[in-house]
Amino acid sequence: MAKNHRAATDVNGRPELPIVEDDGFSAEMLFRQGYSYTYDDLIFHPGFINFATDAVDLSTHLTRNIQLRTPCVSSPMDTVTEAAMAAAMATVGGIGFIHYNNQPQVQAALVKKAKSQRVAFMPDPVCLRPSDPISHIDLLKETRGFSSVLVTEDGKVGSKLLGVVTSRDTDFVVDRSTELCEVMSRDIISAPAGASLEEASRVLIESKKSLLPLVTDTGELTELLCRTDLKSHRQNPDSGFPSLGADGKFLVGAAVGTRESDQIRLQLLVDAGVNVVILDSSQGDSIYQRKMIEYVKKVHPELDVIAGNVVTAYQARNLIEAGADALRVGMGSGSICTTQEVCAVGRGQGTAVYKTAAVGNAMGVPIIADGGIANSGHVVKALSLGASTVMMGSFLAGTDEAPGEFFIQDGLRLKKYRGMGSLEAMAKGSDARYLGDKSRLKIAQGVSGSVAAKGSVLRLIPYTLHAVKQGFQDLGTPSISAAHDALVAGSIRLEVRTGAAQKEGGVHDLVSYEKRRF
Ligand code: CPR
Repeated sequence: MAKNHRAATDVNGRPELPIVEDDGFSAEMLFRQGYSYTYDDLIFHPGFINFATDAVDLSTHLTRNIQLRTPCVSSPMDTVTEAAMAAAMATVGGIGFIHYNNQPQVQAALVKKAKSQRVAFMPDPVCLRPSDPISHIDLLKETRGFSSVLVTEDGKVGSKLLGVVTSRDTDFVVDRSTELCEVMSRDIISAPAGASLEEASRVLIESKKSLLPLVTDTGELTELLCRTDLKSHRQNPDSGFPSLGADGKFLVGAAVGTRESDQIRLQLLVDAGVNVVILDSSQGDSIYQRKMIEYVKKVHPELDVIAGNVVTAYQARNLIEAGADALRVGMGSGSICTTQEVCAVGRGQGTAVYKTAAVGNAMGVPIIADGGIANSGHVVKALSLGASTVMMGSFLAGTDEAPGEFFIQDGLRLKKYRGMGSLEAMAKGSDARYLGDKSRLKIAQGVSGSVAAKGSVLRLIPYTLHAVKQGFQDLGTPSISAAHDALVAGSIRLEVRTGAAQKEGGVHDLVSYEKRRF
């Protein structure tokens, strides 16, 4: 016989609400159990929503003294951050760190270039000399895909602009050894150097040309605005305020090592206007970093120093005590990394972020969660586990702004991405990061590979941030600092996912599907 199910009622005759026992774990409880968890192991419980997605505030601290509107940072890797990436990251409100797998002068020049780069303008368009043959343009078309070039006196930006050559000038010329001065158009429509994007766009659109060179009063080429770049810029979402320094230029960071020679590098970077430096090491809790932090603080007291990488509370405390203004956290979590396999040290990134942030946030030192970010959910997890920003390598490699050319393999458009401890990168000099430059035997702690083309950072980051805001809304935390408070208070609840739960949480049981990010 069916049982008559009658709920207990309150004085008004309404069913009494049952007592809900603690559901899930607080982070404090979860991370005390002896396991090393990474982002995918963890899942957060949804909270109560009483604000709109657009009301979520993702502004944050990069270091003790530098604030950002966007919690995203590009990694100092030679396939991720040079001038174009650093400028794009600053444009979307984050920051990029120029790698140091190069000569100090080259790195300083990249910092300078990034700081003065302008959205949509090309600071270093390919130029040719008037005496160059048309066949040089044929080669450019084959290797770089374009057939319009500017002709300057000495074939470089900064010298007098003499003409413009487009495919219309060369298409039907049979003799490809013909010099450019014979076919170039000398009737050039240009804009004054330093013209704003609005001004330059107006001139370009009215001219109906494909290129608009910007020139000084005396005719020297400074920049180029291309119709295709302007078109794609206009399709990007609004990036909001960029990250600017006190000098009114883009905020740009750079990596340095901890050797004596890095003191010279540091000086060149400071002279170039660098806004913050990061001591680049896979294991940062060392006497070398302590000494370098002391040195930077003594010689450049106004410059913030980020130390790391660390993954434990002890390491974090040591570097904070040494004077670090932020900590870079992660060991073995990078997509190209084999450190845990080769050296047996490291930590699951979720645990590493939580444990170091518990120390850092208590002492006012922000945490940069470095490595292992593959999607917006990972960003939400890193920030809600106590990080103030996320540092990304593979997520940004493969964008238009990452260094290197695209290539086609098996029908896919790809760009190279390699670990800084891969044999290939170390051969170029990055072995200092892995304390290996003095040793005869080089041991790789990473691999070299490729990633799929992802379009522009100016599109990728705004879309990702919107997804992150939706995550924060679902969590019921309207800002990064609110999430940090809720984490400490234990009101953010989370659990570990079983293998089956992880499978269930991804796309499953379909014969085929297409995964488009946005
Ligand atoms: P992903 O964003 O690609 O997962 O990780 C990028 C991070 O990986 C870098 O910011 C850096 O800390 C780390 N990394 C770079 N090269 C590495 C090698 Cl060869 N080994 C270990 N970690 C590496």
